[in-house]
Amino acid sequence: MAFEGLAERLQGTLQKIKGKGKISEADVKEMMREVRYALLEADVNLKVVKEFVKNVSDRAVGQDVMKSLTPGQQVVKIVKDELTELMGGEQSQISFSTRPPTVIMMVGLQGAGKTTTTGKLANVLRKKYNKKPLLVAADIYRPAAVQQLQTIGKQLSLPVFALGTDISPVEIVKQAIEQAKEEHHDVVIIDTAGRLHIDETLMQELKDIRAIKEPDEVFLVVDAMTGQDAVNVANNFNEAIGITGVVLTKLDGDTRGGAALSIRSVTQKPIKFVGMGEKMDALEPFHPERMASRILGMGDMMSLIEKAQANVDEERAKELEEKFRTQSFTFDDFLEQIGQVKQMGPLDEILKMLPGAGKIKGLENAKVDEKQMDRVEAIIYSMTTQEKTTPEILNGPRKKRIAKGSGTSIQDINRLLKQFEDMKKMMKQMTNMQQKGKKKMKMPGLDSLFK
Ligand SMILES: Nc1nc2c(ncn2[C@@H]2O[C@H](COP(=O)(O)OP(=O)(O)OP(=O)(O)O)[C@@H](O)[C@H]2O)c(=O)[nH]1
Ligand SMILES: [Mg+2]
Repeated sequence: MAFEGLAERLQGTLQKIKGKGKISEADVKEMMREVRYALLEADVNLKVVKEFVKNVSDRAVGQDVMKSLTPGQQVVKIVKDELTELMGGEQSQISFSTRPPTVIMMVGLQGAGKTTTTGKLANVLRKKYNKKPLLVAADIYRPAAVQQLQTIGKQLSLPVFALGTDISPVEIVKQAIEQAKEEHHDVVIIDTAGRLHIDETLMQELKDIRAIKEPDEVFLVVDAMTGQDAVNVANNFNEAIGITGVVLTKLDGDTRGGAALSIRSVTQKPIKFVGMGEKMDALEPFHPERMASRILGMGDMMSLIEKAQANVDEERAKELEEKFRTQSFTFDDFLEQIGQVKQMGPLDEILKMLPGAGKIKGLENAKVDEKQMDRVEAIIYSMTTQEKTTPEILNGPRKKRIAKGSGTSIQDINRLLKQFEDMKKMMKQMTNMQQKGKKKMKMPGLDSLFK
């Protein structure tokens, strides 16, 4: 999981100051020393760290904070605001040309993820922006690079423009743009060649491609795992050819986070997307505020909700909500919910988006027991219709029968029943909360899914 060390350290530091009713300058100083250390450890650029620490300190020792009733919480908020600002503040949009086709150029070092991201981006443009993209294979140097893009195109059922490897990239791009006009493709995404290091020949080639039709976006693709190097690469590319934004790939890996935190403030170019895996749907728009929130353990409810919405039939969701409210939620509905949760992706990733999820026992190591879910499913499948709707009738003999049918034990069944009751209670709380507003939300039963 990315940012693990940083998140842990920052959360630990902020936890100490959060509850304080009174804060002295010395407290802020002490806290900022730890924050500074955490950022450096995460491989954040030194200049960026210094500025961040200064900004937070200046604001934190201000009169209005020190004198407020909840100075600790104010400081936490300042840290979050500054962290958001550091990563670019607002989420940035894609620029589309008013005279199609929009041209997007993908550049970067070898293996950064250009070709993969070309496919992922085309997929996003088609799905979310209703565009009709044309992918262009302009890497004629690496063996099989053209073929790699063609395979991706096939997988996504998107057209790929290729002329083999004997024609120059400049000529390929020229013809591709012509074809896009003829066939009414409104976006052209150019997959260019990578190099091990930034060299003059590569830069010249990229400039020549740039000169054909001024691209609307030049996205630099960088590997988040390379930390400070990613920042240097971004700087160099920006100075040499000018970039409009950054796509930070492999954020699903074990990165310390330095690149995500430094790139914007060093290059003044926004991170537009982040790569979260090898699959074609693993590209997400970059939201600085949500990322800050995630790093500080405040959860990322927005992304969670969006993820859920993408997988849930809205009509059905309304029906379920109604069932929660009227307390007529059955084991069949429960089963359906489990199915939906499974569709959303790896459970541990999802749960990390919940506020405070880091503090649920057993979750720190993200060992979600998906087998336990299978067991739950097996138990429910072994119930009769009547048992599913009125679990109160589950007596000893019935439980024994179900245990046998599902290959589980009576304890497993009791645990599930308790969990089901807890879940109903939680849903009741949540619906009450929606009506009344405040009241703290508790999530009983959630940890029984983990070991
Ligand atoms: N885990 C993970 N892997 C990624 C991500 N993006 C790309 N990859 C993997 O990184 C490797 C290199 O990706 P490519 O898209 O071929 O990289 P490239 O920049 O086109 O490489 P060259 O064409 O050789 O310069 C592949 O194995 C991808 O599957 C990501 O966001 N997460
Ligand atoms: Mg490539």
